[in-house]
Amino acid sequence: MMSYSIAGKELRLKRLLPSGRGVVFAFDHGVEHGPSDFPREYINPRTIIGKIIEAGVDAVMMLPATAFMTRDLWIGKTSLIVKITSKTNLRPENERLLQSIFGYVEDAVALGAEAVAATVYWGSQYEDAMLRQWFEVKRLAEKYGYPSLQLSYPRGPAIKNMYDVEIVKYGVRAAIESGADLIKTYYTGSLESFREVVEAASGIPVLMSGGAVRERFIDFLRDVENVIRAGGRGVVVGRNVFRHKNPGGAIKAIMKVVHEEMPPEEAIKYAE
Ligand code: FBP
Repeated sequence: MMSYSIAGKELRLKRLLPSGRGVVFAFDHGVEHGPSDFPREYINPRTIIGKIIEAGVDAVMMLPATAFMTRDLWIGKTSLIVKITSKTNLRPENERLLQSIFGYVEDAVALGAEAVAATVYWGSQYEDAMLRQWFEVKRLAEKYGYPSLQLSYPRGPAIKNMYDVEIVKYGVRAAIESGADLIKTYYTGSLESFREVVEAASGIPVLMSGGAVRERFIDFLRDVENVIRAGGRGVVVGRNVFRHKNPGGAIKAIMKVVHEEMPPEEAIKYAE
């Protein structure tokens, strides 16, 4: 029996990163961090999603219900990645290192997504539970022809610095050996160190995880530039965009750096 799903996965990967690079807007913070993460004017998901899509972002990554609630805004305009694990910060602190099931691969299929995403906190005391989830995601994603994006986040009691290049590389190595088709991970702070991260991924596309808000947006654009120069394929960004005074402009500036290799000093003009 032919495995027709190989074609589906290849097709979706191509649609997601047509040029090999991409800018994805991450929007699961209402659960991961709580609504206080958002400026008040963006409390309704539709407001910010509308602005980001209007700016021409390549893809949006959302939880299934948020994707459904904003469907008229993204359908036919941008690609969707459905994230099906999450956790709240309302949990006791020692249980925040566990992501729980927040939807199913079938939800991603039903919503018309290009990929399905799940987080693994490598090094967590709950690593085993997240691996069970990951391989359940993987099994069905493979069956239906969907690429799986792993948010490869090393964090746990034995990890002192989760941005350390050796730690990030370990997470990336574990991501490829667990079958990730796309990897989203932490920026390690320099072009040279991120090059090592990209090498560890051995050809599997690596996207930078946006992270906490940089004081100066130009510094964020410089990080993105380093990621691209190091061979990274782009960025999955949330806070540095939705907390920017001009989120649509911020996305445009990031797109210029990722797709056109425009110097940050020039690209930042789009965000003014
Ligand atoms: P950011 O660009 O805001 O960092 O978004 C990326 C992301 O992975 C989100 O998908 C998620 O909600 C958040 O970061 C998790 O942040 P934390 O590092 O606090 O777990």
